[in-house]
Amino acid sequence: PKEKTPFITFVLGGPGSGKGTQCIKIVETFGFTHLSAGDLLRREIASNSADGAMILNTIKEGKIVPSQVTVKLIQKDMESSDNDKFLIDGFPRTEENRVSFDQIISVEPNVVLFFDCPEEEMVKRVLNRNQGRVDDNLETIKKRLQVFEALSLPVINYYSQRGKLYTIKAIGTEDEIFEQVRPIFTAFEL
Ligand code: UP5
Ligand code: MG
Repeated sequence: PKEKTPFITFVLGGPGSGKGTQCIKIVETFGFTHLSAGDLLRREIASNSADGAMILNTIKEGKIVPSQVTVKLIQKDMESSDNDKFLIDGFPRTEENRVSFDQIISVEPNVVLFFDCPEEEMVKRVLNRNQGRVDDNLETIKKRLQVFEALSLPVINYYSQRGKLYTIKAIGTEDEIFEQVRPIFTAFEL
């Protein structure tokens, strides 16, 4: 059981906006533990768990996996970690995700990063990635972009209204983008 309230950062942005890439740099510089919701779900598929087939179909369609499934995976990794600084990458993607995390984990995020990237750049990056992801094809990318706009932007607006949102212009080189991220955590003395 953890005594200290953890420092939580949600990392949001459209498909291919560079969330995972920047999380690696944040981990290196500020010592966070990186929990990518998408990676946790892909790990469930690979492990042939009971929910694996459902998760695979949902990801292929660019839709959102039921909140309870995702939150439990995040919770498990948070509880088994000794760290008290977490980067939660690609979550929450819907208002329902957000409320579910709040109810199950009962901790508010300290920081919400939004990697704001033009659609055509996101499409280009995802199509160039070539890591065999089942959702990295033009048809699924279009669906992911629609879901992002319809369901994830409201979550981003919610945190903006609460004064927790830090918007990063996610174009330029990886290092240029990280130089916008760095001062945010430096200010929190992390
Ligand atoms: N790249 C990165 N930065 C670059 C730069 N500055 N200039 C040029 N290229 C750059 O980057 C994408 C590609 O761009 C890489 O090749 C990178 O080298 C290059 P990456 O850092 O991987 O971007 P990221 O934002 O992480 O893109 P990703 O595709 O992972 O985002 P998604 O949000 O689409 O994917 P995620 O894995 O989070 O989710 C996948 C699916 O899982 C969802 O669509 C959904 O179906 C499901 N899901 C849920 O249901 N619930 C959840 O809570 C989470 C996921
Ligand atoms: Mg990612």
